[in-house]
Amino acid sequence: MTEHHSKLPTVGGGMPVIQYWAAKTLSTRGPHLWKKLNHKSACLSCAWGTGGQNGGFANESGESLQRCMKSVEAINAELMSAVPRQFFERHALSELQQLTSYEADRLGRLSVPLILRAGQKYYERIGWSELFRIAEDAFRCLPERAASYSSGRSSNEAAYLLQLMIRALGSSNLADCSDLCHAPSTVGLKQVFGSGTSMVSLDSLKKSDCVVLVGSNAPANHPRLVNELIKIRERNGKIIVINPIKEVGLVKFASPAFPIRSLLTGAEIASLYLQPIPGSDVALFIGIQKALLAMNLVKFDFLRDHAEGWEAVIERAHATSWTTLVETCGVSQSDIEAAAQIIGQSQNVVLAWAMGITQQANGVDNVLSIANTALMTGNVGKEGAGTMPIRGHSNVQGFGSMGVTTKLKKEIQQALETLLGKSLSRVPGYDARALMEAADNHQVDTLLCVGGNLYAANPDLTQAKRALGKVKTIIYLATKPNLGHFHGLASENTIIIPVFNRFETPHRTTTESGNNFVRLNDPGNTHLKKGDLISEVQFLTELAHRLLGDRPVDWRRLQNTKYVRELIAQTIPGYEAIGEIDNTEAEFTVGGRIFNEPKFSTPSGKAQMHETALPTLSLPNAQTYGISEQTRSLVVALITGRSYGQHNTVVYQLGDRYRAMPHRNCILLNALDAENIGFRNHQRVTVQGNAGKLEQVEIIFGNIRPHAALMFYPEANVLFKAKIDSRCGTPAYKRVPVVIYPDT
Ligand SMILES: Nc1nc2c(c(=O)[nH]1)N[C@H]1C(S)=C(S)[C@@H](COP(=O)(O)OP(=O)(O)OC[C@H]3O[C@@H](n4cnc5c(=O)[nH]c(N)nc54)[C@H](O)[C@@H]3O)O[C@H]1N2
Ligand SMILES: Nc1nc2c(c(=O)[nH]1)N[C@H]1C(S)=C(S)[C@@H](COP(=O)(O)OP(=O)(O)OC[C@H]3O[C@@H](n4cnc5c(=O)[nH]c(N)nc54)[C@H](O)[C@@H]3O)O[C@H]1N2
Ligand code: SF4
Ligand SMILES: [Mo]
Repeated sequence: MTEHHSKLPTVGGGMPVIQYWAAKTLSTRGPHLWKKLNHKSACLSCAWGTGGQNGGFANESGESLQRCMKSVEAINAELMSAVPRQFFERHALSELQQLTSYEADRLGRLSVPLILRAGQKYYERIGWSELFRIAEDAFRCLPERAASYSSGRSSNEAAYLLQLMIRALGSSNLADCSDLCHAPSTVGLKQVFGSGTSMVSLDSLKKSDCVVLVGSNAPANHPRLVNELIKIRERNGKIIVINPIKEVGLVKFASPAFPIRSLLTGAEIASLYLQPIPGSDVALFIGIQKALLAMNLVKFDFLRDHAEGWEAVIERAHATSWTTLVETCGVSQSDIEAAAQIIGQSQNVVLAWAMGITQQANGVDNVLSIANTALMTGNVGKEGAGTMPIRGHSNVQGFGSMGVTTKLKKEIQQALETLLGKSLSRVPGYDARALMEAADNHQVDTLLCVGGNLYAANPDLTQAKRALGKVKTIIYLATKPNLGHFHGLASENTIIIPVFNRFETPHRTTTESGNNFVRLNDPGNTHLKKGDLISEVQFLTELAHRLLGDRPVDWRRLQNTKYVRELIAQTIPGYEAIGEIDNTEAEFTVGGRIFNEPKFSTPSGKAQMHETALPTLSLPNAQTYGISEQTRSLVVALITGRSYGQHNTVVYQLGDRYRAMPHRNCILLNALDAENIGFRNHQRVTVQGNAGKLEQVEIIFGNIRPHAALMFYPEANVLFKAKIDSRCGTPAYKRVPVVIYPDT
């Protein structure tokens, strides 16, 4: 470690986590927090799936003490008091628009319905009858001009009702945060295995002796996954990390779940750490395949018996030269061979990935190249092995399962047509990016946002604001205020409806984890006793009833979520067991997802392998951005992602101590890269992309590969119009060309 990194901690997790727990649970909100931590419902934060009927602390294998600090952070944010009554009367929009994400969230919980009317400067309170009248009128537009966006914190029941209502109205514009997230995994894995989710259960992961962790910062975003990695190392298994940034918690992690085992020193995570060029993972995986071939570690019998299309994949690995591969990914041949050797010689390998893989212009190819590598080594269709997209929001996968998607499975489409007694719209519908483009082209009149922050989650915030400004009515269902409520404003009416969160809803709900496990969430109550909140299910059923009456389904009866679960059981393959869950309380694994035998959900039962093209990854020169040759400048591939202290667009803590980035307006740079051009550590610079710039950005030297950099979203979303992988609509948030130059 050089002096540039001297401020960096050398271990992820550890004492700061314990201190945070202590501070929060001993605070005045502490007793409340403990109650909610023990509530029988799935954790709000990530999709690892802690919580549920075994108690708030248990994971899917029933092991206790699995709640992490992120869970505490998420609950704590929900336990804030209501935004003060007169707040919105006293603060004009122009003031609200000055707030940062952190400040917006700190305002407190939303507790009364609000409206911003055309031409007005203040949000004002609105009664339910007028609110429903406006909502009803808005949805009486042409079906193709109505749309929804959703974020994966709401329940399966809300998700199912949302898509049923939108489809019953004749629209299929069901944009979802997964379009910006794991859509490439769904598209890629479906092509190969006929199923778009992880094929590995938590129990199966526990039988693995090697995990390849690609493009994931799990210590921050899926902390309890790291416990499994620690246990694999303890069993003498291997962890290969592939990430352009050396994330400290992936080098060493001190887990509070193992207090006796060296909380201060931490356990080693990575056995081998490869730092490729951002966006180059296909080249790295073809390199691994090439090395496996050379070492005679490819399982040809397995390919012949269980896969189709493998010949072309093998041929591609043969034919691509080492020079090309090494130049494209920036990792040496010997390091690639070392990775191949570990993978080829392990018994059971799980290949797991997150946003470093999916948020790329070739996200689907990235996923295909990982799946190819798994197949070539026989690491699919058996216990302890397989492909594992690490899902984001706690119920984002459930939203997809419930049919909130623009790529509806045939079986679900047919079942819904039988249920609704009419054919569904055959127009594919807008995904999140298409929705923004359509809105910008005046093609959307009404938009219902079930959670999330569509504005700040998108690239090019200038366009996002302009596009949303062309929608006539936007209805936000939300628990907390966020930037979208102050910048994503409709031309006529913007409505914010305060909703109960998962541990407050007065009825039972369910959620699905990234490991395909369905959790049953007990009813709860809210601390916002004086508020006027509504459950998402109640809002959706009431609106649907007003628009569609009692036919073909009795929408008001669906306020009883047991009835929603009956419909889910009837129409969603793999979810049959949900029809009985009210009687049995038995949480279950969705059928047809976990492959412990090499028989897949493709027509032939064999995996369908696909060749992947090498990405071309040049960076433009500074002059493209109008920077003169005389100005000292550096063009880099910017990774935009999460700090340690945020949940997506919501900022909880300003700094990121694990990367020694003290505030939000920092850029993590390679020291040699910066010094070559004469930039110093902590110097303030301008960072400019193809859509905007940020000034006064502080340079922080870190362990990141040359010509790459890291900044935090949502702030960084002002900088760029993203490239999109057209097969899935996902923006390339992880490879944004930007130029850096001294502030003028
Ligand atoms: N606490 C917390 N938990 C969360 C979230 C949160 O914001 N906060 N968000 C949730 C959601 S919705 C999601 S999607 C997940 C996100 O979880 P992650 O995917 O872990 O989050 P990111 O910050 O986007 O980081 C991705 C990682 O990919 C690496 N990377 C970037 N480019 C490349 C590349 O080209 N190749 C490779 N191999 N790696 C690359 C980055 O350096 C970074 O370490 O977390 C979920 N859980
Ligand atoms: N540059 C860049 N941009 C990105 C990413 C990136 O890595 N880089 N990541 C992308 C990814 S992976 C994702 S998933 C998206 C995230 O995009 P979104 O899911 O749209 O955004 P969030 O910030 O998670 O949404 C937070 C809001 O959800 C609301 N909320 C919380 N709980 C509930 C609930 O129970 N019900 C309801 N109705 N509302 C609730 C709160 O009001 C809160 O303010 O961002 C994407 N954008
Ligand atoms: S790992 Fe994820 S699901 Fe488990 S407690 Fe932490 S944030 Fe919640
Ligand atoms: Mo995500």
